[in-house]
Amino acid sequence: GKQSLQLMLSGMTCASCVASVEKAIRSVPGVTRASVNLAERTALVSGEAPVDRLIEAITDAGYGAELSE
Ligand code: 9UX
Repeated sequence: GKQSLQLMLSGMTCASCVASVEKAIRSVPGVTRASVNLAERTALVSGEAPVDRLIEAITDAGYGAELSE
């Protein structure tokens, strides 16, 4: 995986969703830092985790995610 990437998120309704998504991202091996921005609907992820594993973890938690260019 890349050192740092941005994901576009969907399905976040309230501020507590942020904590849930960050927890899901941080559960993926290789992630060193995860920061979700509710207003922007983005997640900034640092580390060496594969993108597909990140998206899978977020999807399993009940949200949507795709790689942002
Ligand atoms: Mo708020 Mo988010 O009640 O999954 S935590 S909508």
